[in-house]
Amino acid sequence: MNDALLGKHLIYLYDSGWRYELYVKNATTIDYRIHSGPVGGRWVKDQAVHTARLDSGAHTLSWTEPTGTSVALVVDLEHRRLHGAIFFPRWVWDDPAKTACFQNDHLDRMTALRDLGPTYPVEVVDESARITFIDQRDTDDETVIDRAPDELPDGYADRTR
Ligand code: FER
Repeated sequence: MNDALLGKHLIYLYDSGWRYELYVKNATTIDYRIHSGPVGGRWVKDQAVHTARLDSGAHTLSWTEPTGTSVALVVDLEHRRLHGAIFFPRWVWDDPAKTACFQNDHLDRMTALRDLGPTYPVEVVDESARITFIDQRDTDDETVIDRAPDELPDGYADRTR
């Protein structure tokens, strides 16, 4: 991975109004929190990801969740833009609240729900976002994403820098 993405802590707002927070913990791992949207309240540590850097300087992050949801992000730090393509299995799209938890405490339930489905038709959500907060952290810092979105101080996710 290009160093520019390593240790980055981002908050971004999709055009749909969904607010997400992402920490690139190391070259193959992210932690994240979802502040609003259909899966608001969901948070995850130690999601394995694939990353690449394009010559333009944009970065890609791609992964599949234990729920079966797949995500492909393009991150343009210079212009504070992000684009996300999220591929929701039918059962997640129909009842997103089932995944709105600290996933690490419920991995067996998530994979059981994934296997139960239905998976199809997959719902593709294709959205742009504005990055409202960028901070550089050390890598492998477990304190960046260490609590649920609703345990954070008021206004936390509205900070901009
Ligand atoms: C994102 C879009 C979707 C993201 C995570 C997801 C951390 C995950 C969604 C899900 O698992 O339901 O930008 O960034």
